[in-house]
Amino acid sequence: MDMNRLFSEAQKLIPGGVNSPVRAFRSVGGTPRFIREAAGAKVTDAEGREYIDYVASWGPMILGHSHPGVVRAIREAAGRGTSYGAPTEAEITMAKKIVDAFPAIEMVRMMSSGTEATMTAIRLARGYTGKEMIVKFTGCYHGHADSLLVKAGSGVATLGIPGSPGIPKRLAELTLSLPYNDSAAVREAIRRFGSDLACVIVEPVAGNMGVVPPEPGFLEALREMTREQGILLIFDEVITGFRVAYGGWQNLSGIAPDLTCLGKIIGGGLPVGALGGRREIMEHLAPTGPVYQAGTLSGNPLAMAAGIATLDLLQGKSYADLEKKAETLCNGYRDLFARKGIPVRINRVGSMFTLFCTGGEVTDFASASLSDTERFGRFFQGMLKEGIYLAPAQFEAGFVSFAHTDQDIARTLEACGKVLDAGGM
Ligand code: HOZ
Repeated sequence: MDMNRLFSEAQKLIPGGVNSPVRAFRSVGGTPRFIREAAGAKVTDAEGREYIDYVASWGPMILGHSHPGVVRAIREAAGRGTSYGAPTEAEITMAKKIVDAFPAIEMVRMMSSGTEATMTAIRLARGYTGKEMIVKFTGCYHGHADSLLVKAGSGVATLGIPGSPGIPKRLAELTLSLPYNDSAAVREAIRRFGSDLACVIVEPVAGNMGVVPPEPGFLEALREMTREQGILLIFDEVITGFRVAYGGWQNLSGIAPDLTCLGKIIGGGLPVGALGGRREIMEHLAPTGPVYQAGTLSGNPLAMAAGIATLDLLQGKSYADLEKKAETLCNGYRDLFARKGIPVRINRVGSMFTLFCTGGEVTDFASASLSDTERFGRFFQGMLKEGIYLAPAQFEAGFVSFAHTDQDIARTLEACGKVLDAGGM
């Protein structure tokens, strides 16, 4: 099926032709690939062209697409019914897996998206502390709940939208957005607003302004300052959960947040979100407590089956091997660009990476924004022509999966070499 025809049909029926803005290729130009099928590290578009995929559905597909073990689990679950609106044993299994993997999580509530998880985390923090203001970091993206769409990353940054109409100004005023990696700014905000602050929410490794790692001491300082002031610390590990380790960044750093938001990988490619944390806080959620949260498809049996199968499979895998592949890819990119004298900055944490079209260090949204997004667009288009599917926006993470082979990495670097040789950048 012709891609341009699909896109123009889609645009008549769906705003922008897509059901999530960054898919629209707005910042890189051209027509979005409509995907027909996917297996392993490859996606195939509606015209039958195959690509090595580094989007991985924006993170969830850490085992690759259509992993037979995950597909089997979904099929078997579907045969027993697709939704009951009643509790199931699979939800206990999933909760146990999450609690076992995260030392800071004693209880967990399953939901249907990462946005629900972060939105509920904020509501719970407000309900638990009785305070209303929150701190987030500029360029971090925590889904599209009203309180969190202030100076956000991902599509909001890509489209250059400063905030969003529809969010009451008085609500947005309760959100302070501070520079990532700047603990002095947090100290000052706490000094000024400490008694009104319910929580600090952070992506422990930023993934939605492109990948930006936390500087040594930043998260530790957040933990110390929030604990001293009775402010809840929320780690949004929707991307990093089971991506950087079996567990999350908190397992690697040894920092225990009060609440943790999860999604993506724990659903094995099906819609999912989860909020976990200390029992005493979590029990403020209804029905044990007064903070309301609910969902018809929460703990959906298909999502639980896919998630449980994914986590079981991940337990037998080596994250060090996964990281090695990403390291080879990123080192290869660095060499190729250096040989041409084209300035780029490649940030990588485990199997997440971003190639920023800037020569300087990228440590926060201000430095990420120095990227030449037009140059990125040209690189993206060149790679796409060579059969490599990258995230269609500068301010996003790329993901290497267990399904990527050494040949896939080599082919990707070969494609990059061709794009650079062609001189289009
Ligand atoms: N917010 C996601 C990227 N950080 C994009 C989700 C999507 O378009 O699927």
